[in-house]
Amino acid sequence: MDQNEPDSPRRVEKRKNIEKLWRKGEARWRYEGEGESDHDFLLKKRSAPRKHPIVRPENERDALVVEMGGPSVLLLDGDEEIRARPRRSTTTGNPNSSLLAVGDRVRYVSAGEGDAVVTHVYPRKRVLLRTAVSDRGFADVIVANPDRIVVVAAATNELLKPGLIDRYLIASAMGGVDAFIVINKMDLVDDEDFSAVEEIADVYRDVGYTVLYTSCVTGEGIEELGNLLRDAISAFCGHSGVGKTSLLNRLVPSASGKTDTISVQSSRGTHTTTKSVLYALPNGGYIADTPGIREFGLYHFDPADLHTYYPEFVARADRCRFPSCTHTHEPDCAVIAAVAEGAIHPLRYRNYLQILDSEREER
Ligand SMILES: Nc1nc2c(ncn2[C@@H]2O[C@H](COP(=O)(O)OP(=O)(O)OP(=O)(O)O)[C@@H](O)[C@H]2O)c(=O)[nH]1
Ligand SMILES: [Mg+2]
Ligand SMILES: [Zn+2]
Repeated sequence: MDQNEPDSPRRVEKRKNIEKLWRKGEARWRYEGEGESDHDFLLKKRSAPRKHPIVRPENERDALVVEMGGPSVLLLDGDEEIRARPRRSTTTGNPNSSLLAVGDRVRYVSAGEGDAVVTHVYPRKRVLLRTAVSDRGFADVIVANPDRIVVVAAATNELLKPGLIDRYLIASAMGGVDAFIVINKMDLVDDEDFSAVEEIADVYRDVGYTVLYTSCVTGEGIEELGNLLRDAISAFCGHSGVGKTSLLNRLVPSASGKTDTISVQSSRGTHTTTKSVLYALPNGGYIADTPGIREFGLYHFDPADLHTYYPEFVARADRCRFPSCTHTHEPDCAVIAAVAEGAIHPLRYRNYLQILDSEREER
């Protein structure tokens, strides 16, 4: 039979199979925010590694992953944007975690017009991780190599969640990444509510974090935010609807990220972000927009270490009677005493107990 016969049954079958794989690939590669991971892909890759390299090293080029979603990823090589796909032969310096994430440095080869293959993923220097929903031993990478995490909350009752803020701060510290906090939608706050917002902001300021007030409606704090992000790779993280994409659109007007035009009446986010994208900032540096995550598990997290991510606890822990004090029930605990005296804010202590409880339950 003629190999080039376009409609031979074998070819049709083969094409169908490839289409099926692509469809599956799409499900695996799209970062859904609430659970999809590329774990299965990596497992398959490991169980059937390609024996012979398919590319010559001299044809490879370095690039930065700027967008996830679909079976392919978008790479930035200098000013050029390139769509590329990973293959089974793709090697990685990051075992037990997502094969690719925005912020990853990779090598790729061109495979003809509009097509390229990611050949290698470089080891990450820093990461923001959460545990994969399907497997706690596997790390979902939210952003690779960030210099800074911007934990975004909004100044409304349902979107100002100190428990979630704490989790993001802990995940940042575990990944070796600096973090600061943005409280957005300050235009919705009247004088009466302001003191409540200020109280929460002060809790974090007292511990040593920078807290910035912003509004995408009035423009409050946007310039200051831009200055804090300059010349670094940063990532917006936070609950769905707090305004991460809206902030991004203020900072990078050319991004035209998908968010409805701001109207005070519709404060419900209808254009939820489903994939992570890294944008170049006008004054240097990059900012990643990420899907809102309602909650996430802390990867490789030992509950006994939790207190080390609370600077105000660390400062007092050597005054506890027991060196292994968990600051929950022990006698002569300096942390519990400080909470009683008001030197540690009860909000932070409550978050600590809640995270401790939920992480112990998971085990
Ligand atoms: N009043 C007011 N509304 C805002 C502000 N910032 C964003 N919004 C609105 O809040 C809603 C959600 O904003 P998004 O930017 O989509 O929120 P997000 O954090 O990107 O949400 P996810 O993509 O789901 O994680 C939209 O309707 C925005 O118009 C603000 O500063 N003030
Ligand atoms: Mg968004
Ligand atoms: Zn103690």
